[in-house]
Amino acid sequence: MMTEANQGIQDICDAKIMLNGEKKVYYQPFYNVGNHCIWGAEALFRLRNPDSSKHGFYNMELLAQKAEEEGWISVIDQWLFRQVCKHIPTLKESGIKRVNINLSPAVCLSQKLPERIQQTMQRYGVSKSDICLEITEMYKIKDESSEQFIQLATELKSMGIRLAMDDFGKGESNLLRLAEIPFSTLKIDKDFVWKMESSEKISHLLEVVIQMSHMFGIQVTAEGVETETQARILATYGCDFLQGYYISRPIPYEELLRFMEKNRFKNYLPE
Ligand code: G
Ligand code: MN
Repeated sequence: MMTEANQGIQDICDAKIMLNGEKKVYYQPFYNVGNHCIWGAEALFRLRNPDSSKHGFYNMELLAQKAEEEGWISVIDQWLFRQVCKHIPTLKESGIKRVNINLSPAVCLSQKLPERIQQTMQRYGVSKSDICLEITEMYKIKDESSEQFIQLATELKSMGIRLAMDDFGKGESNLLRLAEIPFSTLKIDKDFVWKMESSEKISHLLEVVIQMSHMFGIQVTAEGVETETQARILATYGCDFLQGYYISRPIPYEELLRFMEKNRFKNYLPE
């Protein structure tokens, strides 16, 4: 459905227009179930729609799709990575221990990625443990390039950089990737979480996925957690991190700092 926010997406025809637009980083915090505190935040790219400035941003899914098709998604990824690295020192002071940054499959396949990441991190004084790279839509990495990707992921891992498999349970998630790629976190897609309460089978599947991940030494984040009930069920299953509107919507940088002041040690799973 076409909403006000994504009207005009067809008009973005190249990276130049994007670069001139108003870009923002939004952050969605996530909660550590074991430690009962806000642990980190996922950085999300936002581009303001100039035709409907009152109504907000372009639909990111459509924008990313277009950028990928036209080959300028790396412009977004690099801008986001730099911006987040600039924010990290202050975010750490606020109590944020980790910032997750999304990388598109196209960017993940660039051989220059580890070097570029290292340079940017050095420039802004960011350490490896401050970030986690989220890789989504693994199925877009075709079999013929999967060897190349496994090599890159292994290189990043050996540099000490955490990797997360994003949107697990959506599309064509490939279980094999879990064994082949050294992920430290698995992020369960929100659709999967939302179906949990209406289906005993899905609920059970979720519990098994969490157990299985732990067997591989992989931590689990549930996305799209909207209610206390969902949070409680997931905590019972041993889910390590919770992300979703129950904790917070994605918010701008300045708002995240205020959010941390207020909610850093809030218990989202009261007795
Ligand atoms: O699948 P992906 O991680 O790309 O989704 C991120 C988007 O999902 C964000 O733009 C965010 O607004 C939205 N989102 C995050 N948490 C929730 C939630 O709890 N409920 C709903 N409806 N949307 C969410
Ligand atoms: Mn993500």
